[in-house]
Amino acid sequence: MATLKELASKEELFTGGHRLCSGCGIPPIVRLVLRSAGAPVVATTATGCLEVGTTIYPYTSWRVPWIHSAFENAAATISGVESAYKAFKRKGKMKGDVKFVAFGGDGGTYDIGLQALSGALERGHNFLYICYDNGAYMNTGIQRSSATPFGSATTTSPAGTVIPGKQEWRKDLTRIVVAHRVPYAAQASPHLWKDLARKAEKAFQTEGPTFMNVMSPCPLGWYTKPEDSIGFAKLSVDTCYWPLYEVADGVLKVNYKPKEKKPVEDWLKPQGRFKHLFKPGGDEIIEKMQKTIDLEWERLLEMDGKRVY
Ligand SMILES: Cc1ncc(C[n+]2csc(CCOP(=O)(O)OP(=O)(O)O)c2C)c(N)n1
Repeated sequence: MATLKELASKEELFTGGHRLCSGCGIPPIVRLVLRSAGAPVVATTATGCLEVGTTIYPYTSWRVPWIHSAFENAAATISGVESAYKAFKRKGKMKGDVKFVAFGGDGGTYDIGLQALSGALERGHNFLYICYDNGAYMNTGIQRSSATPFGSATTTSPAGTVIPGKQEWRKDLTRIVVAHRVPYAAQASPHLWKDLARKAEKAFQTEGPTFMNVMSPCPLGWYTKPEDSIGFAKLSVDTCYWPLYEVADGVLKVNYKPKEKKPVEDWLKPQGRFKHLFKPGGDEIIEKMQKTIDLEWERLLEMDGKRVY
């Protein structure tokens, strides 16, 4: 994999001056992914923070060919572009290697774009799909998504006298993708840049559909300080809420085992979206959350090094 020096000396393909919030987790993810392509790369984005913050006419932050998608069909868009490329190659009209990447938020991936993603994975297009998971539909006003953590307050799962935040557990999208028997899928986090860049590089080098689900802190929707974002990404991994693992050709590998697994409370307490959990009655929800995390982590460790399909 590329060293930090090599990565840093590569051309910047995603410029500064965009309108994403300060402390947003998305820009470091996109920068690292584009730098890891190792070839000319074509990108598309589902509507979401990334798109609205980087493509405000007449400006663009993309120094690569970029194509707009609707909220629901980034994977279908990139499938079409990749198919056109293959046809051009077959006819001898294009030479060289081109990579293809689609980016979507959790709303555009776990929910509304899931059928497009599933179809593209099943058809076997040669592309990488990156989901930046900030845990809600952030750019339209912090509505809950199926990636929103259990117990989190959003504008459509508000904590109050009726419900104490979201009542459903986060959908495990990475496992759903793995069930498509894709050659490579992984979870990553921007605080471990090396792990993220290595995974992106590997995904781009793998023939066929590949997928990465990346934790993306959001100061606006998490009610946190911009300067704490990377620390929150780290805490989500150290509490095992967001385990780092990859599945390559069916074999699962846990990439990071915290020396000291932190209680989920450490991740929840400083975030405004979980504020209500630290009032009377909230401890039951935190306990439930801890139990599920522990069970899921144990299950993952049992699968470490084993074939999962
Ligand atoms: C079919 C459809 N439904 C709703 C919308 C409105 N819409 C655009 S972006 C968005 C939320 C995006 O959420 P997410 O994908 O999580 O990305 P984020 O805003 O968090 O970056 C919504 C509801 C739309 N454009 N198309």
